[in-house]
Amino acid sequence: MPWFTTACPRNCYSTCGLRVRVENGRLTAIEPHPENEATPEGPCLKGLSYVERVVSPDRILTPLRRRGGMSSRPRGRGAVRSTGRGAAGPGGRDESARSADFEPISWEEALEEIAGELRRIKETSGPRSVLYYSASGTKGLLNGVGSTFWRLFGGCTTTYGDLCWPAGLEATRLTLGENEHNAPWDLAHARLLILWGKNSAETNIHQMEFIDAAIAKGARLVVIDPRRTETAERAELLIQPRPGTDGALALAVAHRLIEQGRIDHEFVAEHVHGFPEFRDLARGHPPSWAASVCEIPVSHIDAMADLLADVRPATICAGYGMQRYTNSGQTVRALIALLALTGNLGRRGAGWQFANLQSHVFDAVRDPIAFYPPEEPDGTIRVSISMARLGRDMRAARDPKLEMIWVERGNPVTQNPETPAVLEALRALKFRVVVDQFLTDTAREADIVLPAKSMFEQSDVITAYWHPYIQFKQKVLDPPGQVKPESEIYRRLAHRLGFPADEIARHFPGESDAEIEAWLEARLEPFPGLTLERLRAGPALPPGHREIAFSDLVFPTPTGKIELVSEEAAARWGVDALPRYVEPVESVRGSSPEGGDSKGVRYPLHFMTPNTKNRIHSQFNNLRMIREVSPGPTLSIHPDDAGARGIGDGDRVVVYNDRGRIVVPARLDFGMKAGCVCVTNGWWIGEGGTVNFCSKGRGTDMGHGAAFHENLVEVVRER
Ligand SMILES: Nc1nc2c(c(=O)[nH]1)N[C@H]1C(S)=C(S)[C@@H](COP(=O)(O)OP(=O)(O)OC[C@H]3O[C@@H](n4cnc5c(=O)[nH]c(N)nc54)[C@H](O)[C@@H]3O)O[C@H]1N2
Ligand SMILES: Nc1nc2c(c(=O)[nH]1)N[C@H]1C(S)=C(S)[C@@H](COP(=O)(O)OP(=O)(O)OC[C@H]3O[C@@H](n4cnc5c(=O)[nH]c(N)nc54)[C@H](O)[C@@H]3O)O[C@H]1N2
Ligand SMILES: [Mo]
Repeated sequence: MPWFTTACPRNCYSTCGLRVRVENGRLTAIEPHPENEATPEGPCLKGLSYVERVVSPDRILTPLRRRGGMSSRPRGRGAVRSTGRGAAGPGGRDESARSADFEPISWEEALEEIAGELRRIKETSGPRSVLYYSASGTKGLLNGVGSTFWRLFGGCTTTYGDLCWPAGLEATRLTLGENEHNAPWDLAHARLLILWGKNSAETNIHQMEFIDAAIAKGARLVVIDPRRTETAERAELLIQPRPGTDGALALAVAHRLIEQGRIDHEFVAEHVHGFPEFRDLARGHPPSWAASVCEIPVSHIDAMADLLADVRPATICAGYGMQRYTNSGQTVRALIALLALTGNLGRRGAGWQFANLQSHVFDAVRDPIAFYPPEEPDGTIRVSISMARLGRDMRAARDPKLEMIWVERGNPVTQNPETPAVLEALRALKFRVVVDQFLTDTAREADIVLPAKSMFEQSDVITAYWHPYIQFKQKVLDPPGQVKPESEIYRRLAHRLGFPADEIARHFPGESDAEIEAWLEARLEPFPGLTLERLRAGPALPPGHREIAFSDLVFPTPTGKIELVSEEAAARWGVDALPRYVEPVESVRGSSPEGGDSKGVRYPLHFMTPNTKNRIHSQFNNLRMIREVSPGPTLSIHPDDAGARGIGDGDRVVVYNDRGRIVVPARLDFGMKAGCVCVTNGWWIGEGGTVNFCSKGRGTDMGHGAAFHENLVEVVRER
């Protein structure tokens, strides 16, 4: 039986290299690809569940139209509640929701209706009344045809920023010059490992292999996380700071190292810009101060300083959850400073692991959508809606007002901050198109739903952000039913709208497998050695790959050094040029309406909403295989916080603030830091745990990230 090379295109560190078997048109087995040295132990449960996912009875197989036209849409705020009772959920628990609200239509009807709306909107209000929203549902070069379509349409409006990682990316770029890190397997050489707000045992399970290898050779492991996670089970030191205060912790550790003279003076003199100023900053931030800010023992700060001073090489792996606060760009800069002080960069077993973008070589061959509000080149895409403030920015848009949204690869209803605002904004539009494999909470808001391909149904080339490989995600199955990949949907719409034939031929691949491959080959042309034939054999390293990042100790910053003082940070983002600690805006100690004030704290609990092992955000939990181990949302709460509220294990509780509420069962958990409660993100509205009902749409201090982890709530027993 034939095995095919492919790779998992989900937004996940691991981006596993896979070999899959297909028998009689069915996917029957999934194995690790032996040449992806970062993921040798094979796919996680989600990866294995693809055999169910591709043939799931819940997949959308035809275009769907809302029954009764647009007047039958849900309206107003009344329905904007997540109760966990009665509403439709994933996994076919309420199949009637689909058939009741939507009817199957042909591609001809669907495309005609969409083309009609697009023509009308373009003529009456201009192309920018259309919002193109895309997120991280799948990786791939071919996703770029979306931007090309909208450019040829005459422009449109789209979003800037990102829900995921931009504060840390920008902080890293400002400090080190670019985002790259040592190859994943280099971690086995580290003697000290610090997982800072990173829960590898759930979100990057393949990294645990290398962590285990290092520990087996005597390496020390520190985990810094307000929750005692599965990852923390392996650590000798778990530091549990109050959320959003890691910058304070880092400054205090730096204070100790500098005060005791336990830094790498030579490295600092040669490779660090701004040390004298940083030293003065750290001097003002002693461990006693940080212990109080972070609500941790001073002994933890001392223990960490001792480890950093004595044990080399050291690697810090920083997660993304930790950088979704209003101060997190500055936090990340303070963390990197600890490695700069101790000479832990550019060496084997050492370094800063945030994002390894060495495989991201395709920017020059894809149609760009800018990440920042750009100066507008004429007629192109206006990038004016913040991902962080999606709902409110959509409502506020004037000149022109938004009339239509096109959503693909995203589920903004559950994943963007402030679900109530997102729902209101969607419902205020005249026309909504959603392209997805499943009838998600966002798809349920649509007027037309278009069926999306699965990863096995169209070839593409994908990159990664942890390991360095470029991989071929190969087509091994024909799309089921009437499913068409996005490239084909766009190509057909382009013809219908009368885009110039030569532009269509130049930018959009045809429908056949040969045409898709030719399109991909053309994009690979500038990269010697990178061909589909090569990639069909297995994962390939990108041109110029460096196993040890910054091994030449050249940092592409303005000064060519590691910048602890960054004039660019100050000029671009209006922050202090030094990584000074500022209290998060929404804080039990701050003065925001949500937080503490002279009348006391209204919402005293930090609502943590991290990722979890058996889902990727809102994906996978509709599968039977996954629901076996992940049946529904729960709220983790420390027994002291539960006791004070008369909450027992298993009680249904209301988690709420001024923005919204959810109702879920409580789970008493000594591993939570007191004052913190936790529901993982990605639950569908019908499951009752859609955490973004409570979060606020707010930007991070740099990079236009979403600071939705700054989220205070109260919890009470449901009456
Ligand atoms: N409160 C809170 N919210 C969060 C987070 C958090 O930690 N806390 N995490 C944030 C982070 S890190 C991220 S990255 C975002 C993720 O946000 P999203 O990218 O919106 O999330 P997903 O649920 O992974 O995927 C979106 C949809 O893509 C669809 N999809 C998959 N493949 C395809 C395809 O080939 N074509 C099309 N058209 N659709 C496809 C899936 O079915 C799914 O419905 O969520 C963010 N939201
Ligand atoms: N299984 C699985 N894997 C995934 C994903 C998934 O959804 N499921 N998503 C992928 C994506 S898109 C992303 S962005 C990554 C995210 O990967 P991670 O960064 O590992 O994941 P998160 O769960 O967002 O956050 C990690 C930890 O940060 C902690 N944390 C929150 N706030 C703070 C803080 O203020 N300080 C500190 N020190 N810790 C804090 C949380 O408790 C959590 O345990 O994972 C990727 N991998
Ligand atoms: Mo993410």
